[in-house]
Amino acid sequence: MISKILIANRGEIAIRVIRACRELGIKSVAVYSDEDAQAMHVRLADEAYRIGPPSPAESYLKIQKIIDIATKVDADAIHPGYGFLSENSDFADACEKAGIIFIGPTSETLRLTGDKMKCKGVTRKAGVPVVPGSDGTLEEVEKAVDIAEEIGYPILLKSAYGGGGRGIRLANNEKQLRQEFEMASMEAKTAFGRSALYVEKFLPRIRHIEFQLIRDSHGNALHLFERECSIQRRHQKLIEMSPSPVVNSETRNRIGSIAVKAANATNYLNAGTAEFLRDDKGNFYFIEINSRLQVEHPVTELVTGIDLVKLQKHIASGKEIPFKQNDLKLNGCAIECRINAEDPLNDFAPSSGPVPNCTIPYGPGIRVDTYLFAGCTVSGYYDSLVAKLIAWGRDFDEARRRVKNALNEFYIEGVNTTIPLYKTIMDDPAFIAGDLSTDYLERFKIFEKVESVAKASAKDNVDAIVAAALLHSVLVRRGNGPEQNTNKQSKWKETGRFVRSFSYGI
Ligand code: MV4
Repeated sequence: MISKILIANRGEIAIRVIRACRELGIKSVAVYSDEDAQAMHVRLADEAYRIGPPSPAESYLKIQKIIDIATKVDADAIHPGYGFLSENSDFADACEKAGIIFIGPTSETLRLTGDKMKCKGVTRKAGVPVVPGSDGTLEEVEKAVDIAEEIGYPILLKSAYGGGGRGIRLANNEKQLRQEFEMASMEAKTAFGRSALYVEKFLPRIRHIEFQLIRDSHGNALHLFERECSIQRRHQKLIEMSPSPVVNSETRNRIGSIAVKAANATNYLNAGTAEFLRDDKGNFYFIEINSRLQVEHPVTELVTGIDLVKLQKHIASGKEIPFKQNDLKLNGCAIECRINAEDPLNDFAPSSGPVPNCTIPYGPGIRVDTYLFAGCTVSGYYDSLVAKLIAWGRDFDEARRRVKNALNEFYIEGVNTTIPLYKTIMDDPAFIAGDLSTDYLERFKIFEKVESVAKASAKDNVDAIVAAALLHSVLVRRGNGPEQNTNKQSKWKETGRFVRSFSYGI
């Protein structure tokens, strides 16, 4: 029986898990660094405990400290969220030793999925299609050259223990391969502690399509359809959606069954994701399993109607998944924009500091998962994700229009965000046509268009909305309704003073 869960995370995902706990009548326990003492997740949880100084290494990554708190407060389980300790097999082991349920896969599975090459070998043997390449560690360059001859150039060198696209190198011929091999193994050694590399055939202009998986401790496994995650920058996803514009129901069933095979082959437990690369001929290749609840899980929740966090708790309690594959139906379309505190006009430079005011959009089909509130602070110590805007529509275009409207209503004062980038994309003909790939942003020169969108929206939309909202509240308090303002042309000019004096409390 799980009646108390400690959430070993912060930000929007901690809040997301706390909300699920509250719905289920489960007590929630937050942990926080000094930087997060005033954060929303701390305020919302039933209990909250300090774990250390701001830096993640001294707080959210402190395994023993977190286990000690969980033991002291008698938590039955720990939800790791994403990032931090979520895929750390030592953490899963430490939970087990302390008699606490780790809401996720076993440490054994985490060790396997954390070793990309080993995981590829295990899944390949189970009949899962993988990218052609080496079938084990490459200690010397000669072996890499042999394999490259066999599969043909161009090839990619990948670090077996790397992740997030780091340590990947392209070689177009033998000479380049010899050069890159040296550098790649040294780099891998420094970055990941182990130099092991493997070789894969390079697939040009790919899409990143992933399948949501769930598997219980009784061996029942199923998939919750795909997410199209091709719009990304430097291996950071920006927009995710379901369904993918290039997946029909035949492909969905076929690749979904393959994803389930991968879950069975790795003895997967709880929620996870099978990541595929799709080439321009429509071939799918499995590349890895992400052994956690992902940032983009709401997309799947909106098209399936399933609450993945509640399902995670159900599975972690040892129960069977309460439905079958055929019970599931993909309903409508969902699109998520990851709103980061970064400046899209300045090479995505992180932006942090106080947020004196903000307006979070809502309306039909709109969900916003965020830790923002008026008066909060965006910390420079952690991930720049401040909000996820997710829209559901009966079809792609309804979802897209809802995202667009909500973006126009979104107002975050004090920090730069990626909102102008998303406004640009929502109106981009290639996006609307579903012409996506991992080089989408460069291919369609999206960045060149962001500046004008940012300028225009700063003037027209956002300011007007905030000004209108604030003018309304100020006038209503004074006893004059907004209907008394008959000057329709220059509302902003007139209300600008109110906005500023209001925000600073003068
Ligand atoms: C590839 C590839 C092309 N061919 N493998 C980058 C991150 C890692 N998870 C896998 N990655 C890639 N592997 C072969 N054989 C292209 C990428 C890739 C990519 C993959 C998914 C999402 C975005 C990407 C952006 C650039 C390259």
